[in-house]
Amino acid sequence: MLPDLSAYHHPVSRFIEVVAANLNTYCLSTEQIDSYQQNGYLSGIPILTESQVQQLKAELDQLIDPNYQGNQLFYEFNSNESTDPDRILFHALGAWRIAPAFHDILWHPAFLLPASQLLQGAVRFWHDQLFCKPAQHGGVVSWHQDYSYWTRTQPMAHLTCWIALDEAKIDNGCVHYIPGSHQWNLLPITGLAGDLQAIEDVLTPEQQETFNHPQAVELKAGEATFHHPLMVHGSFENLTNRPRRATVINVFRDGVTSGQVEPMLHGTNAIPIGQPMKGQFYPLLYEPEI
Ligand SMILES: O=C(O)CCC(=O)C(=O)O
Repeated sequence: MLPDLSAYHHPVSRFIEVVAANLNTYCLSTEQIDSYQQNGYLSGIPILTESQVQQLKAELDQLIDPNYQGNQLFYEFNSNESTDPDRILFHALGAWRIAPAFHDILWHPAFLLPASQLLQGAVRFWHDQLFCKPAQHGGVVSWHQDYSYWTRTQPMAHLTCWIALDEAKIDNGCVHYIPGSHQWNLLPITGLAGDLQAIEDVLTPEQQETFNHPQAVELKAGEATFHHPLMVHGSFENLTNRPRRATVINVFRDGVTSGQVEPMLHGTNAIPIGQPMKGQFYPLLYEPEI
């Protein structure tokens, strides 16, 4: 039986052993922060070394196997259950509880310092996600806003960091954004795997015009894109012979509270309504100095 790594609110391996001597090198510039505020996203941020990408991929190769011993700790595990490891289409939440590199990446300063700047405060962990599209596989992710899945946590002070484990290009299904859509209302849509264009039914004519100009976010392996919880985003099929794998870290500003009686994620304890999100499953990752 593997230990549940959510008990450890600090790195447990040597995954982030090598960091820049001057942590300020990880900070975003004023122009980058302005760009995030204007467009709702910020892409091309270097996070991982080649060696760190390889460590995460090695763990992912194990996690993707439904019979892997730690997998009962996932909050959610969705796969097409292909028996060929190279054909598994996979989306799962909770890898941080099972695998050391996926646990320790949460404490990576190259992620935490920008996250704190964009959230304007202390960074608390919400949950992680793995999104894997094998070579030559559909794997469409419908247009959506992340906060539509998270209204049970309030106020909205959330942030997504999507980190490429393979080079993500248009042809293998990189993420696309609708720049400026973070200024929209919360749209009445959900469903990651449904009809890619379902969103169009709920857009105003003005939103529809903006929606006609998506921005593809191409990234090198190890690079990240950050996006706002209302950013409309989705991704198309992987049409190549290369996989497109990514790990996603979802965080919120410290102080976000619970809005539901039931546990927020499968296998976790409930947080009473109105109480701050904290405890074993929601570690405080970073507090900026004031
Ligand atoms: O990886 C993808 O294609 C979709 C990612 C996504 O929807 C997200 O990070 O919120």
